[in-house]
Amino acid sequence: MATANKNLSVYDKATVPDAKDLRFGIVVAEWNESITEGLFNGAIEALVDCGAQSDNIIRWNVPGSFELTYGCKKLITSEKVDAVIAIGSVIRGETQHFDFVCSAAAQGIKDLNVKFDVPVIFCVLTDNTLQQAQERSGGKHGNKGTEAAIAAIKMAKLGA
Ligand code: DLZ
Repeated sequence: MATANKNLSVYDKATVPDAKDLRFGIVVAEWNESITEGLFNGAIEALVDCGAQSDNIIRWNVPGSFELTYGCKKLITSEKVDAVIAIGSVIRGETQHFDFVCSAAAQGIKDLNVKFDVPVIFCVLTDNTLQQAQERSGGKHGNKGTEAAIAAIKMAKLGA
């Protein structure tokens, strides 16, 4: 049956494996904190709804999305986890910073997926405006944190 959580994202629980025995890492960027907290809440709700135990979810903060790659790498190499979710929000400003931060985060997280045998899920919003980010972190377009959590569970169980 389709489940709608408070963050308005919908998933079909029948198609999601049980997360009861899985351990997750969540690395959260502090830039645009109101957005990344919304994404984090969406992710936690979905993980727990799918059977994950709170004790098996480790949260680390990093300053910005640029630091997500190192934060995820450090978490993978120091904790035993089955999947990691990298949460960030980059909002376009007047300089080219947006492009550099977005591409560094995307490339860095891709590289981690190639290097380590732990899936790292890309939950970084890249929006032109704060409103667009709000709409995707628990607003009218749902919550990408919820989607990332479902992806993390499926990837953790891939091939099992
Ligand atoms: C510097 C910066 C800027 C301008 N914008 C964002 C943003 O929208 N989202 C984000 O997550 N981080 C931003 N940062 C910070 C960088 O990610 C990084 O923390 C700093 O450049 C220090 O390495």
